[in-house]
Amino acid sequence: MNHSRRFVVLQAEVATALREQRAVVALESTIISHGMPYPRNLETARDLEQVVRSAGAVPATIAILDGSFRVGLSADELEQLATGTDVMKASRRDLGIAFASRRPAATTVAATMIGAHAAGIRVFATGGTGGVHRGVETTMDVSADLQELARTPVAVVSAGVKSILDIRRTLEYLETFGVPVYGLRTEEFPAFYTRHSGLPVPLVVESVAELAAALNAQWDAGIRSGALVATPIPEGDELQHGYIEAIIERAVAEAEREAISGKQLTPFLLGRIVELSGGRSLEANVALVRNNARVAAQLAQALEADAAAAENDR
Ligand code: PSU
Ligand code: MN
Repeated sequence: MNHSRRFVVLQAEVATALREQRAVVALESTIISHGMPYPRNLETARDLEQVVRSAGAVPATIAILDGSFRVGLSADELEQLATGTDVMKASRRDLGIAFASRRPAATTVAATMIGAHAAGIRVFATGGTGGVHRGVETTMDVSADLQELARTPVAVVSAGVKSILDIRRTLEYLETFGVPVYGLRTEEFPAFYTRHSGLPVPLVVESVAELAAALNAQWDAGIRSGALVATPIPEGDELQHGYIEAIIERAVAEAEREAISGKQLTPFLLGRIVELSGGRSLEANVALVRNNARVAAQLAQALEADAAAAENDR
């Protein structure tokens, strides 16, 4: 028995799917508790599970409740995370206290990767990961998500990263730490609300099958890092670059003026962007995360198919 088992509780449906080697997609909970306002957060959390199902995989939303990672949540538990005022934001370093205190905690990309890996799930859909913040020269603010991508073998499907971050430096950091960054049918790294960042994607793949073969090869070869998969927001849902950029700049300036730092910074920026855009950013966010959930479900199936084909070749 793996020592982490004590802290991982699988929902029955998820456990069965994993045992039968069916496709499972992990979903995070910080986006629910700290990334979107109520009630859109709850609607989106439910909707994402439905999108994963419709695309042929089993959803496993991950959070920490009663002292363990919960992999797959009930409707009541989702609601608790969406409405609770006392929900911790837990990244890697917060896990010990979250387990021991038995407080409810929403998991960031980093913590969700740890929970997914402990459960045996290899694909995880989110909106955007954390990264290197603008102003890193003075703040040294680099999300723990990036180190997690370097050390935990889970593929994270995203719409790129928001330009609340320094996208160029985020990509440099990922290169330094050996994290593969794949663009699915895109040569340009997407910037969350827009399809364009002006920066090239390091590794371009044309299909989920090609991506699955590369991921399985990486892991079979014993390269135990994760991977960042970037797929752009659908064209019709994209926000205009100049419009959203002005809003982001204003939010970043406000955060600086109010000296907001540490784990509060990302939720503050996300909240201000929703307010300043009159909710338009929220609709774009929902659209892109739905798209990511669908792609992740396809990728999870492709990974199973690729592994089965490799097994047959032996
Ligand atoms: N970026 C988004 N939406 C989010 C987050 C990031 O566009 O909801 C959340 C994710 O859970 C991510 C976390 O893992 O914020 C990163 O926080 P920090 O920058 O404090 O590491
Ligand atoms: Mn940070």
